Amino acid sequence: MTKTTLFAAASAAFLAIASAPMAFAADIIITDPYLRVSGAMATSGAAFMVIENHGADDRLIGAKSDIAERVELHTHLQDANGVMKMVHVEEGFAVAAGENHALQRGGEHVMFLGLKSVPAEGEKISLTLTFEKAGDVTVEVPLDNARAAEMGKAMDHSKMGHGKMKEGAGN
Ligand SMILES: [Cu+2]
Repeated sequence: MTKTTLFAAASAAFLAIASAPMAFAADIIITDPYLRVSGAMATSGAAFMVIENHGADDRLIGAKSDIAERVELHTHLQDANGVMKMVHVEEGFAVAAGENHALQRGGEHVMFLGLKSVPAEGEKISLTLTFEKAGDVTVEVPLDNARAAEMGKAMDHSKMGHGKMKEGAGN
């Protein structure tokens, strides 16, 4: 009977929800995301952001986006000759409970490989981040090549950016 089938489906749905792990995407808040590409013919790009973890210890283990064939978690490491190299971090990025984990230029980033199209400045693309416990978190990431240049400059002056960055750290 139709009613029986419906009831069974509803029960199954309820069980699926009830047995889900006790971690929620709402525990993870992504702030200030932006994407950077190197020109209109770019085949790759990198995204930067701050991952706020308001839940338990977690780990960013993967990422995907329709705009690229592959999205990987990368970082920069210095080799024996002092040359910075980009490496794929297979195990992902640990994000401790209560941590504001920054992905930033020269360090950890979300790498887009095989870009299918290059967005316009300010245009937003959709990026889904997969966390071990919190699951999938989808974020809209604007292309912001202009700001990336400013960030590069700011990094040369270590005294910049204090004050504001302490917000929420200890009070
Ligand atoms: Cu990279």
